[in-house]
Amino acid sequence: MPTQSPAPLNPEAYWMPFTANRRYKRDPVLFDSAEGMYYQRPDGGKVLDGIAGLWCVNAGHRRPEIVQAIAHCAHQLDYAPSFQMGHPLAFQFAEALCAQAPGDLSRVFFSNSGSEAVDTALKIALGYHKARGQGQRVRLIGRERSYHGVGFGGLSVSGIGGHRKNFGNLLPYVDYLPHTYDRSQMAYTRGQPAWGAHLADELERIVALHDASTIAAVIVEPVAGSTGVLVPPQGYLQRLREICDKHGILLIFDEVICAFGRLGAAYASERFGVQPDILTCAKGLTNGAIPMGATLVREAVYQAYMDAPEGAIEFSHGYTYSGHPVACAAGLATLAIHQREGLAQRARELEPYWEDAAHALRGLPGVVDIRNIGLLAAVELEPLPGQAGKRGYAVHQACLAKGSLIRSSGDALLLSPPLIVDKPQIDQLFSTLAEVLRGA
Ligand code: PXG
Ligand code: PLP
Repeated sequence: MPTQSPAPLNPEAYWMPFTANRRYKRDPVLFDSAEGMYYQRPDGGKVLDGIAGLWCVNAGHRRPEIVQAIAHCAHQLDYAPSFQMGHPLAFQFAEALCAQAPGDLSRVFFSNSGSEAVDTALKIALGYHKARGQGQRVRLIGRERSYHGVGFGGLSVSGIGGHRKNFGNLLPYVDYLPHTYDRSQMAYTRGQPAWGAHLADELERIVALHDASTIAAVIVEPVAGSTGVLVPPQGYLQRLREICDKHGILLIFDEVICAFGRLGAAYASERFGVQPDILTCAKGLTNGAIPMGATLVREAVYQAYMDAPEGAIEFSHGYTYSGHPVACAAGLATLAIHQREGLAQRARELEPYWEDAAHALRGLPGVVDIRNIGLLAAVELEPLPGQAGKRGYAVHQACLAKGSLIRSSGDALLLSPPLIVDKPQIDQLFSTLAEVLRGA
């Protein structure tokens, strides 16, 4: 029988997320398989993955243990309800996850994405104060330039104006810390800037304005990822922790990007030595293979809910797919890989090499700053006059044409490879970027 070539792909019906749909659909870029550090395009071209998918494939693509765990679970238990019911994998995964979480983050609520993990965290914080007789604590404090997903809760505390502006008033009673980036003070810093801890004192200003008795929680990304890898100044997170403690405010770390080895430690909390009350994660939780989010809380936060009358639902919240068995199976397999291969440690060991490779781009045309920590880096370009973002996108496209996937956020180029990356691959990512910047 003659082989039939597949029908040409019609890109129209799919309304793509965070995408310039019309531009993309004129010239679609597709990946149709992946392995280890590489994607493959339908024409067979290989692309080195410099961003771990979308910051999520920390253990590298198509790990057989994860694929098998997913397949095995789907064969045995496709779905089980999690409201007033259970299945073993959810309990096993929760126990394993909490066992290796920082400090006494001993309880976990499952969802299906970072956005849901954040909305869950914000609701837990509000309900916590209510349960303790402080229901007037309804105010949430976010930070400029932060990304906390796209749910109405997370968006309300997010600090990226372009994401918010078309969607009405969002949640009331929100205020914002200033972001921590000042190029004049910190350009080309390796790791954490020495300047800027005092920016945490802005929380005292916000407390003075609204009164601590109205504030439920502060939420920050320990390293702001999506906006362009903003590394916290030395002492900044410690200061936030102290101010929150002083005023009875919960501190939420949104570690959707930072967790699972990205910063050379299992969690940002560990890397920076600061314990949050609530920690959100997703992405690397299942190595990106199945959607899942998780909200971990300290024992005292969970216990505050447990004074509800016997038989009452303590926290009126949950998703149809909370603790989905296939996601839990993927998560357990992912955790096992991290533990067996010491991926966080590997990232920490590679960090000096990564840092040198990134900072070697200093002085190339258009480069105005380079930032790094763990296996994260940003190369910031001067925007083209009146055309913010255009240069960054063009560099991203040119790198892709040369076989390296690097993300652009405005005019910053962002790199966040799978933690299995090796030194020649690090060289390839940065030398491709350098070639493009030189116009070669
Ligand atoms: N919090 C943080 C800190 C994130 O980085 C979310 C919440 C939301 O997670 P979900 O799973 O709902 O997307 C994120 C997600 C990018 C980019 O390249 C960043 C994210 C997602 C997609 C693209 O800027 N971050
Ligand atoms: N909308 C309707 C009509 C529903 O019945 C449900 C869940 O039962 C949802 C939304 C929420 O869906 P999920 O639990 O997957 O977040």
